[in-house]
Amino acid sequence: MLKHTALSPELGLAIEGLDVSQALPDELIAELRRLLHTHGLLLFRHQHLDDGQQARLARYFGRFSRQGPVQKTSSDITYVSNTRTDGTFGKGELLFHSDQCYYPYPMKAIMLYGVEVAQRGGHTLFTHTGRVLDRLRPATVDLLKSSQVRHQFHYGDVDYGQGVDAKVEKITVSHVHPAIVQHPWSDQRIVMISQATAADIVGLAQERSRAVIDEVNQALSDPAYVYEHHWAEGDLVIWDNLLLQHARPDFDPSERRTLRRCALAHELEPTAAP
Ligand SMILES: O=C(O)CCC(=O)C(=O)O
Repeated sequence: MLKHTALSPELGLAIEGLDVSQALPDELIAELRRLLHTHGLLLFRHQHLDDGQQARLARYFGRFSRQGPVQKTSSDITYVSNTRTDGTFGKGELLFHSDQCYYPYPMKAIMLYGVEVAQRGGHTLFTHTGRVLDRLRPATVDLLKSSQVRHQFHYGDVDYGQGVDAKVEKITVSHVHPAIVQHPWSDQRIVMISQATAADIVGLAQERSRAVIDEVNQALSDPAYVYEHHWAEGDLVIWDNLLLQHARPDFDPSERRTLRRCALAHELEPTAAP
């Protein structure tokens, strides 16, 4: 029986007393997948993982993604880092988003491991894209049920860090998804609108579209419902990239920070919730 404690009323579980550097038996993997699907995020503290051990753990939850110019230029293991020459997204603010929802198939899950963590700041924020629906005005939910959202991302406009930027294609990627989708493997309905990527609601006048997007983003980023992860070295965090959005407030760039990252691919395109 796995011991765990809730990280917040909305989302996340800390799994206690498990060394995830070891190969895990099938029943335990099945239980961890079930907990990830239910709670959106799993945290394993005090781990000691090399690249290969982290990759093995990631594979228990899915297959690696090489989608997108950044991933294409790197290996299955990448680094969110302001100290490594191959580090990406190492500094500055990241607004709430699910990774790659400007593609037909956004990422399934993201895994980060704390190699070197900031002494002050550098936290990662998480918010639940299903539970937010209970907090939106019913009229807004009704509108969203029949709406499509255009997600857009400008790869050329982002500072990728020291090593990767020159190799990243300068492209704009865009895809339209239903505003409320059926989560691919649970019975949850989730909202697909985010601060970082939602460009407009298809067919709505620009002002109205902006107002609805802002209303959803405000509800998603309400600190009362956000789990803020304060990193310690040896933290291993995996989260469901659709059930949760993540963000990072700006932090002092002189703080050294390196998180080892694995990105897992979605097999299913999100479909409109019935
Ligand atoms: O640096 C962070 O806290 C988050 C990084 C991130 O957005 C990602 O790995 O997708």
